[in-house]
Parts: sequence; structure tokens; C-alpha cells
Amino acid sequence: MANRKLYYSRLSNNARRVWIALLEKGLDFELVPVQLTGEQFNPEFLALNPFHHIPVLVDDGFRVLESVAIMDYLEAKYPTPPLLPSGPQALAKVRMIEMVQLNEMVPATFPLLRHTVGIKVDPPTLAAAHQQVQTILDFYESQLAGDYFVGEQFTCADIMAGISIVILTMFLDVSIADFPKLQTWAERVQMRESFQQTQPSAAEVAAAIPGIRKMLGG
Ligand SMILES: N[C@@H](CCC(=O)N[C@@H](CS)C(=O)NCC(=O)O)C(=O)O
Repeated sequence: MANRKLYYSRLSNNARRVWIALLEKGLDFELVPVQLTGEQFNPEFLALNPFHHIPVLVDDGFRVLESVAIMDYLEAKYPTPPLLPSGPQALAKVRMIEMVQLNEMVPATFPLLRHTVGIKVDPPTLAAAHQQVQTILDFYESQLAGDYFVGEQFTCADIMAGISIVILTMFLDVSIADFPKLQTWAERVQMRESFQQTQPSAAEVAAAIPGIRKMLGG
């Protein structure tokens, strides 16, 4: 067994990206659960990540935090199979999808999440969030050009957008029925062993709702 540890929680999307990348690359690793009800503030964990966030990867003594940095590290250190394309346009496209995910989708999903866990969100804020999600879905639809975002190669863009689409459709009551390419792609991505293996169950999500509500200030 390699000396490689991923500090994670089963319900963390940020950690799930890295978990999927490790599985896709066929690497050995140990999963170290961190209960986000307080364990992230333990001195031992703060020594790994002073910002008290998961994921953290420790690979043969080398510590990396920030999920995208971890995926970059894995790609550079373990390039086969590749999760990033090599051509300039394809690479730009993958980064673009990733950044839209982080900078546009994540903020837009917060009001939907608050609403779903029973926190009051004022109607104009909720409507604006729904509108923004539709704009992003429309953009993703326009970017799909084959089985995956960059043709036949499964990449980090599919990991990041795929995780988010599962959450939108399964837990936040967002339909992608108006986006046929996205729908077929989402089914394809979710069928991958790495997605199946890391998918939290509906029961796990339901059990986490009170904690999520508290974390969001409800
Ligand atoms: N930008 C970071 C975000 C990490 C993050 O926010 N992780 C959440 C879980 S999804 C966390 O650890 N929350 C607990 C805390 O901040 O105390 C990354 O991509 O790794």
C-alpha cells in the first residue's frame, strides 16, 4: 500500500473531486475521514490545513491542500491515465469549465441549498440563483462536443461539472430535461465506477441535513 492519505468527508464535493481523480488514476490511497462537526479544528488537522478545510492529500510525506491544486499535483506526478488534455484549446476549455464551476456555479447553488434545507431565502434571491444556474447549464450544453467536454477524453472538467450536476438534479430539485446533451453526458459520467463508488446515499444526505442547516446559519 502506497503512503498516500486523503483527508475527506463522504459528503464533501471538494473532497469528492480528488477522491474520483485518485480512483480514475488507479492509485492506492487511504481515506481518512474528518468529521466536519469539529474535528477540522483539532490541532493535528490544523497542522495539515490551517484553513480547517478538507480535502488534504499527503503523498509520501508531501502535503497538498486545495482540491484543484491537488488534482494538478496528481496529474503532474501520475500522468497516466491523463485527466487533462494537452492541446492549448482543449486545456483552456477544461480550465474554463472548472473555473465556471467554482466561480459561477458554487455561489449560485448556495441559495438553492439554503432553501432545500429549510432556511428562508427571499424569493428574488432564489429566482436569481435559479436563473444563474440555467445560464450555466446552457453554457455547459454549448460546450459538450462528444462523449465528454473535450471529445472522447474524460477529464477534470467532467469530474467537477459532473459532481455538481448530480447534486443539482438529485438534491436541489433542478431539472436538466431541457438540455439533452447535458442529460446524456450526466448519465454517462454517473455510470463511471469512480462516480458510483463515491456517491453518497440518499440516507447519508438526509442524515446530514440538520448539520448542513446549522453550518449555513439556519
Ligand atoms: N477551496 C477549497 C474548499 C474546501 C472546503 O471548503 N471544504 C469544506 C468541505 S466541502 C470544509 O472543509 N469545511 C469545513 C470548514 O471549513 O470548517 C478546496 O477546493 O479544497
